[in-house]
Amino acid sequence: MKNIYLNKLRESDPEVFDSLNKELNRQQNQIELIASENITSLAVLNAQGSVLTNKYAEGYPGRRYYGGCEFVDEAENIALERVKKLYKCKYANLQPHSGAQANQAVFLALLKPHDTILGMSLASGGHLTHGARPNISGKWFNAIQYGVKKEGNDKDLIDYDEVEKLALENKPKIIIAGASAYPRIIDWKKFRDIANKIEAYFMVDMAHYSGLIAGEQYPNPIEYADVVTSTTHKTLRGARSAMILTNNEEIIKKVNSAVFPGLQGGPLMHVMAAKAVSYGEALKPEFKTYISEVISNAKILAETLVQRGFRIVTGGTDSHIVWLDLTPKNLTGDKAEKLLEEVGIACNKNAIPYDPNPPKITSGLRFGTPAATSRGFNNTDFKVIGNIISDVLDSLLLKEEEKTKVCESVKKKIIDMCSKYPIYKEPY
Ligand code: DSN
Repeated sequence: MKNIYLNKLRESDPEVFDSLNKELNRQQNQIELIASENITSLAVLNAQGSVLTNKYAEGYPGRRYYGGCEFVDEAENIALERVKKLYKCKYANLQPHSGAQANQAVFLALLKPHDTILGMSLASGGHLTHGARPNISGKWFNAIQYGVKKEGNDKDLIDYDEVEKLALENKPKIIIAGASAYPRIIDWKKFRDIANKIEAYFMVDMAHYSGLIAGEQYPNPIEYADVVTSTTHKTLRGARSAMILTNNEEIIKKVNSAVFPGLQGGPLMHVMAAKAVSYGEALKPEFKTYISEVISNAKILAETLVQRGFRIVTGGTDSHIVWLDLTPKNLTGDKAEKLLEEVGIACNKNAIPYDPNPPKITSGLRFGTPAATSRGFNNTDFKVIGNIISDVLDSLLLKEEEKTKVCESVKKKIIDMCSKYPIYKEPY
């Protein structure tokens, strides 16, 4: 990248500038297929790198513990109004710093230590904070985990019968839906019906799907869930942060106290302003077009990989995620991720359901289309990307010399493709 970026930083701290500049170049020259990443607008970067970083604002708009909060109040109120419009909800708390902290705030608001919770297992594509053993959610609560079907017509799909059975047997206080690798539409109503049978709270963590929901191409959980959490930087393409939404007045009161003063002190008001900007962007009609492209690019990628002899977990995708099973090719996720990174494709190894390999190796990869779609990659490009991925992965089975030849030619192709789509066209 030319040195038109980060000018002040370059002058005053060349060492840190160097790291940031190298990262800018990496983002420009690699095809980013990590499903949870995206490329924000320059307006979001402006807001996040603004004077609001100088301000303390513990409390909520109009009820702060510091003076001089009138303008950060404005920014938080704009964000609140926009997010409520976007997700058609009555209440929101936009102060959690991350998705994990948003989930912790809901637990602090609604649970006591050792209460029973029911969430999707990591091994089935769920999230760490939904009751996985190494996480606080698995240590401080009696975490029961549901998964996906092992075989049959519903192979790899959420096992709603198991969810119901586990709910009736264990009477969790909260049932959590939402996932990190699951590429299909989740039936929020089925979860609501199960929660009603045992009078449990129903929480949805829509982190991966929040942009698709904002773009009206994935069902909105707000009408079924008691409380919804999300990060704001994945498909939603906003600042790196999180949010909690609800239609229930009692729950928002508890959530507000749990976020502050329960878990956090001062909110990050520069991030709040950046979130306000991204909600504004997501309310525009262009965002719907973007989300349609994200999904159609994922479908093309999945189809291309199937044509090249791979298996897609769940057989396809309804979202931005393509979950690849490498077992038909006798490959592992760790080696596949490493080689793809060497040629210029960033993705992550991911366990597949009932994976025989441990989490550091895995038998799968997770791809996502949000970031590459943001910079302009289209259906034709994603067909090419699918074939490139297949060529590179198939080369792992070739002799070293032939593998090197394939990878060298792919590296050139990727640099060419990336140069067609600059991630930022103007200085910032
Ligand atoms: N780490 C995120 C992801 O990659 O899906 C979830 O928190």
